[in-house]
Amino acid sequence: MTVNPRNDSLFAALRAAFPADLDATAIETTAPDGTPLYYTWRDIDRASSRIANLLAALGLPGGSRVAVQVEKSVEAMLLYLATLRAGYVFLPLNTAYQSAEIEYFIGNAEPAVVVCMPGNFGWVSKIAFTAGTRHVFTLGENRDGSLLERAAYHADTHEVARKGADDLAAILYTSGTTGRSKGAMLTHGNLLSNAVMLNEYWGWRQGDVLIHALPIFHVHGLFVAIHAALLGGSKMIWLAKFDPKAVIAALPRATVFMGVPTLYVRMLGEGALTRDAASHMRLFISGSAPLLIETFRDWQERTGHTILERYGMSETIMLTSNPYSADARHGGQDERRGGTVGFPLPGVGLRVVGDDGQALPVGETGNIQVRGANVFKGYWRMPEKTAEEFTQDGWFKTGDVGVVDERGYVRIVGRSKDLIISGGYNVYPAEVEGYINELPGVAESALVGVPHPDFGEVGVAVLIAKPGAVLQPDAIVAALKARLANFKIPKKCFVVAELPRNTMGKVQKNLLREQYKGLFA
Ligand code: MLC
Ligand code: AMP
Repeated sequence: MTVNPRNDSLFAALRAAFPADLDATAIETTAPDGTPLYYTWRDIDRASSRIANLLAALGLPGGSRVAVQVEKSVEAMLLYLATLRAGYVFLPLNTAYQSAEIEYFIGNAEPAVVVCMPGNFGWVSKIAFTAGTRHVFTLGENRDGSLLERAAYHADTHEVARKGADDLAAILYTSGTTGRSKGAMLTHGNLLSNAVMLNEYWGWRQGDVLIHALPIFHVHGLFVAIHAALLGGSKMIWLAKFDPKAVIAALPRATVFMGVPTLYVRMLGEGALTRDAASHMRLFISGSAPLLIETFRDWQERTGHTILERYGMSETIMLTSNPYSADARHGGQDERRGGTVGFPLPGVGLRVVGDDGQALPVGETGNIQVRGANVFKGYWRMPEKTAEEFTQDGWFKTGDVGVVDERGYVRIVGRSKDLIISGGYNVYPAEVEGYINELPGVAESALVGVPHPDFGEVGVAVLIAKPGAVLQPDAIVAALKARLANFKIPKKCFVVAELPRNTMGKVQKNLLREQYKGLFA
């Protein structure tokens, strides 16, 4: 592939990788009513052109954000591509976010365009218009809504907007351990350089077929999976929602699958997952959360395939990967090792430092810092937060704690950030505790992550009541559900007389984690 990430816009590079036969099938999916649907490469080109022309016709200022909260569909992916194509900045939002969360993102990002689900138009448009957004469109799961209706009036050819490596392509909101969510600004150069490198590192080849079963509002499903398939000119089997049976049924027609550990755990629960069913596959990739060694081994035993685990972040896209084939940089003798996230990827600098910021020797555990063309430009309109997260010599502090062994494999052993990763979604205790503490009768709360067989880790809330107040755990959960995305809701709530504290008065979350660790065992 002849892509120069320094000069090319991301979309121009993706478009250049389309196969010569534009009438070949690019995407195979099913409509919500079960009807099979096929999209050719030409369909992708034309439909993304129409939407790009619609966006261009709105006369938006350069750098305008297009905020999108819609169910997963091929058209939702086309809207992403069209935004890149037209040169604007894509801002995806988890479909689980509730109105208070959406109000914050729209208020903070000030998007020029908001696209929401048809059923949410009433409340989303109210928030958007109040924040100064001029254009609100809808996009449904069934190719319905005003976006496509309006786009249909536009031409199906479009000249790709010229963008350089430093121009913004997307903003991904990631919560913070303190305060509100921060928008990580990713450039065309960040996304393209990472995608091109991964294509090579993971041995992407002609004839590959990717099963796409992840949501498309985070790095994993939106960037890693889609860019890999498009750059490879590879067909995608597109599932609007993860269903273990559907993925297993698709394996004989596919070669690559990407998932968070929960997806692998759920597939292992299906008797239909056999060596035979997986025999056509080339590669299974896992990331976004730690893959338990038992899952790694069970998968090997059941399918004969060794899952390739990799590690990344919204701010950096992909950082490390186990080898696809022997990595010459490491003597060419490498294997995919369970319990590790592999080697720093080509072009990624990774170091482990102590709390004093000094680099630690091989084999010692410390804070992981990274740098490279993949590392984001900073947090949207938060220069102080950006400055805090970088060292003076330009390394990004990941907040992950790890160790590099003598062969160069990186192992993540914990996090310095107070974060729970549940089924691949991040839950920041500080945010959830803030909502709990606002509820009537609550004096204080602590949210801790405990092991869970399906989601890997889930949040458990421990609360103390104000004097005289009586708290009902069920009522707490119900009140939170109205305000927060469903995956952030604690799976259990306990009301206690007091929280364990250290001599400084700080809640000792490690003791709570220990106390509740067997809850879901
Ligand atoms: C759903 N639920 C969850 C949850 N997902 N609870 C905790 N954690 C989760 N992740 C709960 C809902 O609140 C609901 O509860 C019930 O499960 C059913 O909801 P659902 O939407 O029907 O669930 P399901 O479709 O089964 O979703 C599970 C899942 C999904 C694992 C398929 O969570 C998922 O797609 N996860 C992938 C996340 C992802 O792509 N992460 C990448 C981040 S990028 P109730 O009580 O309301 O019924 C990144 C960087 C990198 O981290 O390195 O890749
Ligand atoms: P996000 O903010 O959603 O991009 O989440 C990024 C975080 O997910 C990282 O900082 C890690 O803590 C975690 N993560 C991603 N991949 C892995 C992995 N393979 N193993 C352990 N943690 C991971």
